[in-house]
Amino acid sequence: MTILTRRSLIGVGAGGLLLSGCDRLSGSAGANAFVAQAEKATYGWQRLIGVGDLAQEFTAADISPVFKANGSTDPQDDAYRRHVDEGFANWRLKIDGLVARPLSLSLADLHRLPARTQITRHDCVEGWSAIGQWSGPPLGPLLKAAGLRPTAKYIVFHCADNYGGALGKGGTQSSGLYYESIDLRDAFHPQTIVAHSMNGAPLTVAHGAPCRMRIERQLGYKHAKYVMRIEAVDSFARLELGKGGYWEDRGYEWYAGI
Ligand SMILES: Nc1nc2c(c(=O)[nH]1)N[C@H]1C(S)=C(S)[C@@H](COP(=O)(O)O)O[C@H]1N2
Ligand SMILES: [Mo]
Repeated sequence: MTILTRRSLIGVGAGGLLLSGCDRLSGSAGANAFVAQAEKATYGWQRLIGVGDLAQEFTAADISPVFKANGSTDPQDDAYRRHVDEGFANWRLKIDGLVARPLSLSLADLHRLPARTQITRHDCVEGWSAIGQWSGPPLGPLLKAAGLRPTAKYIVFHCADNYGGALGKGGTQSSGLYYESIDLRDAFHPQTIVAHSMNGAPLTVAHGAPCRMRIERQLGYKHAKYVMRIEAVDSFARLELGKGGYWEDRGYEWYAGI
């Protein structure tokens, strides 16, 4: 396990393709330098790192006075309750699977990392929307620091909450554990962050404490709350019913573009 420091992550950003690739494209050295750099690339996934379309961002004046909490809002699972009682002091976010250097991050580590703050609109498939401000480290540099392997194709988010076969939540066809997955294009999208704060305050339990994903170009159910483990995989066929997420296993689209 590697403990990530702010310094090592900044090092990753400055030395890696994530930042320098974009800088070079806009700089005078232009495309040639970028191509030369791309040719040196070790990993196939680096080809995927394009900024792509950004989801619309709003101003502080647009923040919704009330942001509904939806889905699980107070997980009762024993391990999670213990973390809540301990103020998440012993909680660790694992980043593992198809990576060279698995990471184990405390909540303090997460707060120390360079963060992105964005004000975006959350659209739930149930027909409501709300605008909120989210802060946390972008996922891409974390995956890079963990040494994502070239065989990785998807990133899976394992959550703490379990619907336990509740009929109103789709029934018992799989374990009931909430999980989600995205492709590498979304994983390295600059607005894809591991959010530890909402509207300037640490995440509440209702909104996914201690951390939840923001996947801004997709619908609400992709934004996994209560994230305990981030796993890089080459396929999600072996997880639960094989469709890539709790709601996907119950018929929702895997790619839930807005
Ligand atoms: N772990 C987990 N993540 C989840 C859910 C859930 O039930 N459990 N619900 C999803 C749905 S459908 C929505 S709309 C958003 C709600 O986020 P909010 O509670 O911050 O509004 O979380 C998503 N992420
Ligand atoms: Mo939702």
